[in-house]
Amino acid sequence: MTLKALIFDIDGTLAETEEFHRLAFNKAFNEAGLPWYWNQAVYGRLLKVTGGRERILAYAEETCTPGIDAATLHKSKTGFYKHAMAQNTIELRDGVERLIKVGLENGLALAIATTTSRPNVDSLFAATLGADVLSRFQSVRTGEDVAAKKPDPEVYQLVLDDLGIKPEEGYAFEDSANGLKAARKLGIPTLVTPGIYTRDDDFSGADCITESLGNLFEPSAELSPRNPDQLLAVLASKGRAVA
Ligand code: XBP
Ligand code: MG
Repeated sequence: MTLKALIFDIDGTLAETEEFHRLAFNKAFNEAGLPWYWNQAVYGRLLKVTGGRERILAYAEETCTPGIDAATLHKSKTGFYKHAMAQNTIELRDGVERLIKVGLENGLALAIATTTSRPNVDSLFAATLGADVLSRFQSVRTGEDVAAKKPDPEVYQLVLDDLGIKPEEGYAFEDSANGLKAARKLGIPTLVTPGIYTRDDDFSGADCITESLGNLFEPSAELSPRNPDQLLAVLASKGRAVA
């Protein structure tokens, strides 16, 4: 099967953004006068719940906190996150920019399949590759587009429909077990680069697991494919194939 598209998750895959999310949540809680504070251990556990609004609701239930307006809190959090993206230097993970460039050079379709909110995608690109690069992604599907978030495959199905490709013609890049499950449920080959909050996740079913996308380019002579099949071959050869 020919590789036709690279489909990227956002948080933890393109960049280690979850710390910025965590701090934005805490600022929103503080602004609302809530006695909530998510440290890294609590947040790492709560990340199993995909979607910030859902995460707030899950924590309200866990702490028996009544009358939480999750939608308003989440909107406030998104505002703090946008500010953080604008105020800080955001580094893309190793190899991300180069893989996007190789995809464009090889005429591959680029897509995003994320649980996060669209404003967060825009603010991450504004802080890194720029809106013009984001405009070259043929499909950008986010938490707002789906009724069910990852590990439900809905967001990936929307991307496949947008691109008009079969699952095996795409390649997904994820950092979490929830994201891997979503892509694999449709049969999309998936490479995992574990993130700071997901390195202990169960990545059974991944086609490749590698520390970072930068590994795809070592030794540097190897990955300058002139056709997508070479890229696919490198993807298949570089990762630790998992039974
Ligand atoms: C990770 C998520 C998101 C973010 C927070 O998304 O689960 O919920 O943690 O963003 P991805 P929101 O699929 O990109 O890894 O508060 O906008 O949900
Ligand atoms: Mg992720």
